Amino acid sequence: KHYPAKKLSIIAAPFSGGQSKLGVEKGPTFMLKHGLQHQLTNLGWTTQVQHPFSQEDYSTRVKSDTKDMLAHIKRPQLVGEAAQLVYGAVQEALSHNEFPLTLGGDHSIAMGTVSATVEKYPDVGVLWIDAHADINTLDSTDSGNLHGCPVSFLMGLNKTGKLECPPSLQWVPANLKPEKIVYIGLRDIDATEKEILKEQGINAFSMYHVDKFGINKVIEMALMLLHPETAGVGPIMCSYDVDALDPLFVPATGTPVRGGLTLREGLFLVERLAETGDLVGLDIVEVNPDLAAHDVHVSDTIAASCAIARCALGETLL
Ligand code: 4U7
Ligand code: MN
Ligand code: MN
Ligand code: MN
Repeated sequence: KHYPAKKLSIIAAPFSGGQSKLGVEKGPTFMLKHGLQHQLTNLGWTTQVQHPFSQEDYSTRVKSDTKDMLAHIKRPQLVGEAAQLVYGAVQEALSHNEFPLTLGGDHSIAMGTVSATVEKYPDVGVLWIDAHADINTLDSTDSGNLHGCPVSFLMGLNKTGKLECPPSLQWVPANLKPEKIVYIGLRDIDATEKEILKEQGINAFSMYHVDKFGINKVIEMALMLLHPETAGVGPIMCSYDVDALDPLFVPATGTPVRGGLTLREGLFLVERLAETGDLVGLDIVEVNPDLAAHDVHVSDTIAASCAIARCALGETLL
């Protein structure tokens, strides 16, 4: 295969500014404390951890920085700066032929990870594993939380809206084409997001489709849709929001929605991606240890999140 050998760049992105619940910035530390780096080394990867936010503390700056016109959009300056630092870290990893594994943090950082990956692999297909579509625009978002908007920025949908894109987010190259993203796991989509998905002709597999076809068939169809000319073969990046899994397995996350993927479905998905040999990047986001009701919630959530990374990077059951 034409992709980098077993060199891993673990990018710690302890960022919470894309939403309003503190604690999601603790995700990377908890996963690393669980032994993730060592586990991945055992799978044959050389590993190093990058800390793109070392200059300034991006993790807990919560002060609003919104200008009047965008009053309902939360912390666009902070989100733009943080995602751009993550963008640089992923570019750097890819330039060294390393596999970028980005640990969030909230999902707004995917503005950086996905755009850097599309730059390196122009025909990459993006699998967005999530309960949510994260495609709200500045105009459509009700919550004003930018972790619900990264896909609209990746696709350039805020260049043409009523509200002007804040300068802090204008660096996003908007290089993702609608036919190069497929969703799996959706079950909580805003009405305006549904319209956008239709308008853009974006392919999505909701939990209905997972129930109807089974996860194996869904992933095969997703790969086919992302690389139609080559029968599903070609570079894949996976942006994995842990809330795609049912909250039974991942209770410590900011926007849990019941009726999600089972732990095995969620792991099979990435096991299958590893098997293709075509995976070129992975995000694991929205792990929030502070939202656990008790210790078992923390350990279940962290164990599942680390298992996603290991399975995506080659761990097999047999
Ligand atoms: B996540 C939401 F309104 N759509 O925009 C929004 F339901 O990264 C949720 O997938 C966004 O966790 C969830 O705020 C963002 C809401
Ligand atoms: Mn370097
Ligand atoms: Mn989500
Ligand atoms: Mn998400």
